Amino acid sequence: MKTIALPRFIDEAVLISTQDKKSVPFAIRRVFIIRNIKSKAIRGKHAHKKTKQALFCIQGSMKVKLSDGKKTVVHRLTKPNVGIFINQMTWSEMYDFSRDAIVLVFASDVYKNRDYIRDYQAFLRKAR
Ligand code: T46
Repeated sequence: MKTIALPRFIDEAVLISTQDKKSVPFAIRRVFIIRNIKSKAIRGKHAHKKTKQALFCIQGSMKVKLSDGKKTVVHRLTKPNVGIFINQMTWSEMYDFSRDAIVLVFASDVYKNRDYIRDYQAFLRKAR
């Protein structure tokens, strides 16, 4: 599983930037933000058939558990410029959010409900 470090430009502020395919390894077609997250919330619990994503916790902290069906890894995201690449066919769960957590996600495709696999056993069957 790959982390992504976006460049930071620091003067009297911190500016974090990405463009084209320089840091995020796909063309970005959609961006979404998740905020006001209940600390006990578990988000995700699905895989995408085709969509790739890059997930950043731009404020606060959170954990993300990723599995390709064989190997499971857990990352704790604490830095606004260091995120995680979530490839297609990766089961993901987001949890342990700090009260102030804000999640920013770049996605390789527009929102399509049919791209989601929400049943873990179905994911395992397809992943093998
Ligand atoms: C993911 C994690 C990190 C839309 O209408 N458009 C969108 O682009 C998205 C992402 C969601 N929605 C609607 C669909 C649902 O009615 O927003 C509602 C909540 O979506 P969902 O339950 O999928 O939210 P999460 O936080 O479990 O998952 C989302 C993404 O869907 C998913 O791709 O990896 O954030």
